[in-house]
Amino acid sequence: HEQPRVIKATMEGRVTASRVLEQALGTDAENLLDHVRHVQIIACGTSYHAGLVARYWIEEVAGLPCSVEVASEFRYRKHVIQPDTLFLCISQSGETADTLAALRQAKQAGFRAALAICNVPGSSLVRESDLVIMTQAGPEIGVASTKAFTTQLTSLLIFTLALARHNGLSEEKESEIVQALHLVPGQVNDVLSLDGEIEELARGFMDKNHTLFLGRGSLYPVALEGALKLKEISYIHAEAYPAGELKHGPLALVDSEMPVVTVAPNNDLVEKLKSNLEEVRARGGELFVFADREAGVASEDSLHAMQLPPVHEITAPIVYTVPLQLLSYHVAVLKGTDVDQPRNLAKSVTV
Ligand code: F1P
Repeated sequence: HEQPRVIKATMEGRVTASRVLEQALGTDAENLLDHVRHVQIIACGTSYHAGLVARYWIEEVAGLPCSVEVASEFRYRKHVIQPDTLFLCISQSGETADTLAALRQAKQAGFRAALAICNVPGSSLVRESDLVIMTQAGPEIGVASTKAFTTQLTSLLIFTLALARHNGLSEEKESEIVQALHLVPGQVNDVLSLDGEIEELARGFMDKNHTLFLGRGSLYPVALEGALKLKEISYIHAEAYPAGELKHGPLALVDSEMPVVTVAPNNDLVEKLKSNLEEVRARGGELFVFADREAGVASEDSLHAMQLPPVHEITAPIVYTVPLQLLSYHVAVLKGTDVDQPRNLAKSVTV
């Protein structure tokens, strides 16, 4: 519920009415960003999902290639890192052992510069990076990241716009995306006001042991994050798939015992997504869809549609994360699990 405020705080001093202030990344940013030809993102857990969203933005808005990998795998592979690579680490705590190890290892392989997106000033990650964007999420009490994720996304979009300007993004396009970003806190507020309705939906998960999350494009990582939240705090087994992969395997799992959750902003992938939803319905699966109210997805038997405000395609991953967080929260509360301190998990994995 703090997200509208902390997203705004993360933008403050970095975003004017129409432009991103790239000095917000550090004094050397202007010079460095001119030379970046590739972005390598590494992170763990929820922060990794933020990186997967950023890959869509960096490719789409900045037109640069971007690779994303979990730090716990990256650190155990042999790397050929191009010297013009920007190495971008995302971490709420700045102390995650795998992320720090990957950064240190990559330093030896050589790259242009390291950028940290982090929530804790003075953390190891911040100290060891050349450029830093601090998220303004404030301390997270719960183990499962929520406001850390949406402020990471906000920071990553600010970074993308700064990078894109060095790669030919027009002032007009930048201004359009910045205006969309300014609308996000209000849109998140609108989603939060659906809390009671989402709590009702959560009842449908009480007797379920598995859930499938589907997403397309930049909303696929949001589906991954929704599934992770449900696993972490309600202990329901959940998997996320790109919606187009449904027929390559997971469709075999769909029956009335397998709820399917998806997010459907009104973009050019929505028609394809609707046909994926039909594939699920035809097999008796119950659908929970968080859809743009202009996308034409209406509730009917076995399809529960929540109508969300229209959102710009670029900022949709930030806004559409919140209903999935609320859904997991309510399922967990109804099941009586400890939402703030899930079993077996630590806030920061430092070993
Ligand atoms: C990464 C992370 C969190 C998760 C949990 C364990 O931490 O996987 O996303 O919620 O707390 O660690 P960080 O590098 O973002 O601090």
